[in-house]
Amino acid sequence: MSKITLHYLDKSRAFRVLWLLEHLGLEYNVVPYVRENNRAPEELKKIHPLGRSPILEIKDEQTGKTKIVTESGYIFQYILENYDQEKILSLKDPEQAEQVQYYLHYAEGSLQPPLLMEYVYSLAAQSPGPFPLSYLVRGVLDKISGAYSRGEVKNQIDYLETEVSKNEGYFVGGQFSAADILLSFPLQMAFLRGFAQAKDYPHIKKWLESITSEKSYSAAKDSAAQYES
Ligand SMILES: N[C@@H](CCC(=O)N[C@@H](CS)C(=O)NCC(=O)O)C(=O)O
Repeated sequence: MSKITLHYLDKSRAFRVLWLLEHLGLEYNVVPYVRENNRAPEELKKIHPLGRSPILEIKDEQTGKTKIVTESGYIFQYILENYDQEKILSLKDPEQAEQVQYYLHYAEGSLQPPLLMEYVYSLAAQSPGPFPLSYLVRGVLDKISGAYSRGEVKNQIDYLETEVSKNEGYFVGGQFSAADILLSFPLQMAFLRGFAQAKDYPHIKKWLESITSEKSYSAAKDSAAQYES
């Protein structure tokens, strides 16, 4: 038997891990952390030197050994390999299972970087200094965004819209899988932060409505409520 502890930073990717654990009906403990100036607090570095959340701590109760697992995609892979024997979220069909694996890499490897760039530019544009410097700064940020990340966000989300439309409303095999949970965060954030408009992506919009009506989503939301400020 092993004991699972999730190091959970408020308003973060850690919610997806909570959702994953709830959907698989696993027992877990949560250690909550609250952001300081929008960053993770220093104490998270005691768990892993990068101090980023999510972090999963797996303690083998027989040997007493503890394993630290980081990176959302790898955390998902680890949980699916070790705790999803029924292949509820990793999917039974081998080709579909491969496709789920692909999305575990894709979400942080390809989709997240241009979204993060847009987020950083939007933060910088919010405090650009006094006029006329603000005018110049906003203009430069807009140029940088236009040169790469704005178009790349559109490229990525257009691609995902086509994939959902081809796969009967989900990302893999017309059914709910770990890929849907992992892709929920960047796509929700893209719409929430205005980097893409939900009305332009009807299949993704419907997909979001559908996956967030899963019982495990509500259970994860209820669980997370106590850790969110
Ligand atoms: N690639 C990592 C990213 C982890 C990450 O950047 N987490 C954010 C929360 S969403 C964080 O800890 N931010 C706090 C900070 O950077 O100080 C993953 O997928 O787990």
